[in-house]
Amino acid sequence: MPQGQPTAAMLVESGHRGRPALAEAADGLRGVVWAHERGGVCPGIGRRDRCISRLWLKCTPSVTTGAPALAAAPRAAPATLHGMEHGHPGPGRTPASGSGANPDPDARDGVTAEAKARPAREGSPAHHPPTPAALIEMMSRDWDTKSTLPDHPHPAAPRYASRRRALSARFPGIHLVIPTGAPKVRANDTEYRFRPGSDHYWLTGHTEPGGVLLLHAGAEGHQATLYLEPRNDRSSPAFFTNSRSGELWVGPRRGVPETAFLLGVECAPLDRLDGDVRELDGPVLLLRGLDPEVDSLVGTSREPAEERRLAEELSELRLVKDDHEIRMLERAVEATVRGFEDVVRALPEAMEQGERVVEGVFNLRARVEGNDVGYDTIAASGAHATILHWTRNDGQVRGGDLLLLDAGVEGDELYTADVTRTLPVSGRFTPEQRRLYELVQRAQEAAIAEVRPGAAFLDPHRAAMRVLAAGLEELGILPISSEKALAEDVQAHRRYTLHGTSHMLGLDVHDCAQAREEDYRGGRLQPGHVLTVEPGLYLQPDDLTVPEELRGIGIRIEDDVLVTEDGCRVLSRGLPTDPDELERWMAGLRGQEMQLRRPLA
Ligand SMILES: [Mn+2]
Repeated sequence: MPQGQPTAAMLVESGHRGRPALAEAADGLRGVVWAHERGGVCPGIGRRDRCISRLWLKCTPSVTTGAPALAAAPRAAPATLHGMEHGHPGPGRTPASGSGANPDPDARDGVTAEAKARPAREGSPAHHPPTPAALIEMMSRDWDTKSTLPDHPHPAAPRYASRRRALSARFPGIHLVIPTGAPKVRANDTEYRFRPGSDHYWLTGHTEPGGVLLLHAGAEGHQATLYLEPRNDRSSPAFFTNSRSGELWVGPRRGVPETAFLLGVECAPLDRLDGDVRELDGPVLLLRGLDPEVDSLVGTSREPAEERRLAEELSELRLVKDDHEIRMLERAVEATVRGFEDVVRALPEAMEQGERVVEGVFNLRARVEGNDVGYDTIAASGAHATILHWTRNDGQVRGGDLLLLDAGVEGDELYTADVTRTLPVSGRFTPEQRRLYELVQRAQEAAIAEVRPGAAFLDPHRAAMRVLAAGLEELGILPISSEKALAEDVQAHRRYTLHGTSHMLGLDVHDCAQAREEDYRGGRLQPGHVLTVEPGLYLQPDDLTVPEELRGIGIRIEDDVLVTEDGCRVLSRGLPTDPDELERWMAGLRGQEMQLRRPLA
């Protein structure tokens, strides 16, 4: 696919319905609208513009007066647009993955930027056939139009508004810009499935890529505007020429009025963001690192510490979950429990085909019941369990081994579970495995017993480490007493325990990560906190300090725990942790068929 050609010709039928400016231009036109690539110069106008949709909206008067008829085009412009054939589209900068789309990297929002100097080619390569103007004209008409407004506002819309008010109160007189992020390239012209930025989502409920929330500081708090890409619906030919956002390619999206109605926030088309940001007077803070285009639009901050405070405050506001968020987390955990059951049912297949089966089966549940997995599934069999972030998941699953499965379903509202169980693949622990397993289980029980309002965030961790260090001493693994090992300046047990015991859980698996030390790791637990409790023991296969028969064993037990008014509630208690119960639970699932149906709520 050619790249960066500057001009395309576009036929617009007279009486075209749709965007008013385009329709107006089309009325006087009956011919060709000149368009240019993103970032190019509009022919005959000389005004630098950023994308073709803006060209349509802003340049149409000039185009209307000076539009060349197709036959009299001053340049050898093709009367075709390339790439509309199925699987070989044109212009999206970044087309939907899996479409086989063939993008023009520069034409973000409109017509394929086929070469101005390039004559229409007869007999183009089969993968890149030209699209006749007649087809464009024919595709642009005779579509039924009906309302696309949602039936009712999102039930959580009032919560989004109150979260924006809470943020607003912490930044009086300061404009705030919170993008959701841009799609990320996986390879060449394919992208990862888009997942909204958590802070942006928490404040808006908005899920589509490229959105930007601007909280405009005024005399009485902030005025919120959510900027988003308008629909590429049948009112413009981009609906089938833009493989990135054209609705023929990616399906209907929510547009500006639809989003405003659904989410209860004022919305504006994304192409107004530049101007509106440039017109801001007074200090502006940006949540940086999510959307490179917004980063460069806002420019370097003169107050990096203040800007860090925006991320910190957002993290801290998200620490205490409301009842709706807790319900979402409970659902994610329940789906995760079913995913673990699926994996146990699939263990015979895993023993033949390896860890890939474990990952695939769990992730299937995550897609059936939720948005996706909340993080890459760790399906670690045998000594892979001693590798903390084993996500390659391409090893074997052997009968006598332990399988460490660390996985979480991310629900439709993006809250994720984070659960780990370490399962004997055969259904029964060996005596060595059981001995270590029981040690980790005792550590986890001791940690969970510390979870209550007012406890230090690190109390569960300290409790778990005391149990593990004592156990390691008893096993003869620790070369010194556990008391000495636990000293702040020694920490010898950590050779085998490796990681912290808890982190907050919510929209992100490692939630609220930007919160200040004193509000999180150095802070105290409060009702509404949801945290993991996940001690582990990892005896590396090549660790000469470990008795040979214990080498290569990795065990972690991880539950998701809600801090309540008077203690805590283990959300993931649907999965047993006691080794006898675990064996019974596995035996009960053996021989069962996988059951994909989601239980009725
Ligand atoms: Mn975790």
